[in-house]
Amino acid sequence: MLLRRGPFREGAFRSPLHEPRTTVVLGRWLGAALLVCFLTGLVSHALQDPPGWLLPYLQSRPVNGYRVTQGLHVISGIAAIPLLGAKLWTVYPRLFEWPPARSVLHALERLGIFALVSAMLLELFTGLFNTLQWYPWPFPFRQTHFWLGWLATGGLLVHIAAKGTLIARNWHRPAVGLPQRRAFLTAVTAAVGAVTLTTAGQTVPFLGGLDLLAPRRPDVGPQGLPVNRTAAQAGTVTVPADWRLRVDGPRPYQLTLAELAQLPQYEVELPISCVEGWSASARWTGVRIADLMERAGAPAGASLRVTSLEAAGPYRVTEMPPDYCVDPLSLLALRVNGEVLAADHGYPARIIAPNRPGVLQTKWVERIEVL
Ligand SMILES: Nc1nc2c(c(=O)[nH]1)N[C@H]1C(S)=C(S)[C@@H](COP(=O)(O)O)O[C@H]1N2
Ligand SMILES: [Mo]
Repeated sequence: MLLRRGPFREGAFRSPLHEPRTTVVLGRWLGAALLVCFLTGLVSHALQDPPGWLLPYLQSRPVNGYRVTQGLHVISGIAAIPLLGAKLWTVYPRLFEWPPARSVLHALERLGIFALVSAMLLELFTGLFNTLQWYPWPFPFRQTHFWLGWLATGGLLVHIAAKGTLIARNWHRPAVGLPQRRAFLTAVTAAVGAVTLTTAGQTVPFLGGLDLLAPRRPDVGPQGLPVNRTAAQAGTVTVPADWRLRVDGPRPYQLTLAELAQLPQYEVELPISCVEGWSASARWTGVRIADLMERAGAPAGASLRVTSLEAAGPYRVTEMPPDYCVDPLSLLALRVNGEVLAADHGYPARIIAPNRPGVLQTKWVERIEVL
């Protein structure tokens, strides 16, 4: 057989670990990580880009809800990478199966696995690159990541169903163990532990000291808080001298910064929870959104549109659903950690509200409209 060379040779792969029990043990952990990742991803998508019908149902509590779900999303996604690598390693000799297809059904099954593996790898790596704010591709990240998530999850369910018997047969520990399997699984556990412990510190406070591989440290930045988009990047370093907050609604009005500072001020402890996986808590001081809306004659159940001074950018305009608008913790903040907002944190005024993705905590606010 001329074609049966290299990896296609009979017995080309000699490790005893290319066997289903090892694959099933890894598959269980990988499945658990992907389930957490998928569900928390849906939460993130719903909060960041809610369809209109969902708006009235979105809740501003628990205060740290988004911090926890998005932290879990990024942690489980990162843990899934070494798990997927190890699991693929256990089965990759199948890639060189001979003959390549035994029947039409077998060929289709192999095509399906190819699609599943591709979708899964793309999904995990676009997510990882997003935590690094690196977008080396021409397609929009968020929509691609969302739809690939559905594709990968659907493909995974079909895969589990197709392999059901094999999985069931290898689910329980066999009577005779395999020493190499133990060592291999210990090594994979160590790898997962290492990537998790050195990145989770970007959102889990007590792991902060181990935060070696994470792209951010939650306490590094002006006023003790990281910055995603700086004032220089947004072109808002110099705020017009005649800056006024414009409030539109049934009774529109405008306020200078001095007038805003004269209104009742409240202090709240709330996190910035970035979709990229870092989060950091801070003490914010400012005016309640509910007070500003009431003064504009907002009817009950109104929501808010917020516009930034920033000339362009995907987060220039954001909306705040009704439940967030009446939450006493939702502020138009003028100060952070006891100081006037730094330009990078949104001077002269920014939005801060509980259970809200960081991308919607609009900086350099210029206008709010009651909807
Ligand atoms: N106008 C405007 N507001 C913005 C952004 C932006 O690009 N433009 N970035 C958002 C993102 S992605 C995050 S995580 C938070 C970060 O706030 P910080 O820089 O004060 O920590 O600001 C949000 N507010
Ligand atoms: Mo963010």
